[in-house]
Amino acid sequence: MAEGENPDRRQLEREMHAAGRLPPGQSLTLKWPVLHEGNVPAFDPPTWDFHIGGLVENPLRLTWEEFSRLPMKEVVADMHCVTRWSRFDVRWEGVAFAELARLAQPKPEAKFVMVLAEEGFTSNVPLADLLRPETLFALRHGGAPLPPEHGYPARLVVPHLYAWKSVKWVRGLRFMAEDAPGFWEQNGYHMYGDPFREQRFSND
Ligand SMILES: Nc1nc2c(c(=O)[nH]1)N[C@H]1C(S)=C(S)[C@@H](COP(=O)(O)O)O[C@H]1N2
Ligand SMILES: [Mo]
Repeated sequence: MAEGENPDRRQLEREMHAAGRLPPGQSLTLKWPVLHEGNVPAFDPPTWDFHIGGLVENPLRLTWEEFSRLPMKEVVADMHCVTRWSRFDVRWEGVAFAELARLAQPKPEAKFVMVLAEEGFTSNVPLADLLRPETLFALRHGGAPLPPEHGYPARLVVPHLYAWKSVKWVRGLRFMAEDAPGFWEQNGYHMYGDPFREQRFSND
């Protein structure tokens, strides 16, 4: 049976709509679609590292050993892809963005962050949005390590923006004074990407 004809899905979609959790132009999926450019990168724990640079007092490089030992928290959040699917109540465990900001100490003039991933994928997010308590680097999902295709070993999760900002296979951060477009933003997508304001493309 096609997902669109599933009565449970339709019912849940009505509930999420009534609760104000289904953004305009989105429909609910019960599956977990896999969406990205390029290949699923291989993970090599001894050589993996995480770089924080740009406008910070304390530029740093963390090994996998160091990164994976940072304090973790759990976040349950919704996920909205610009290709019009939304997934609800996703359970993530990982390192709060605020924890890394505390280590790196952004300079007062830092207002935006370029999030850097494997294979040159990037996305830009305002620092204030990353500092929200529900923004984290997820290492685990549903009580198990992230599946490779969903970003293992670590992915950013920024639940209140379209999911292209939730960068999989993340490797670093560059703090910036001015906004600059990342990968999808250079290809016509919105610089901010609020799903509730339908900020899909640069002219929305
Ligand atoms: N590194 C990387 N992260 C990425 C992408 C990508 O192409 N490369 N695609 C984004 C998009 S458009 C979406 S919708 C989500 C999808 O996450 P999922 O595959 O875990 O559902 O990942 C985001 N993170
Ligand atoms: Mo997406």
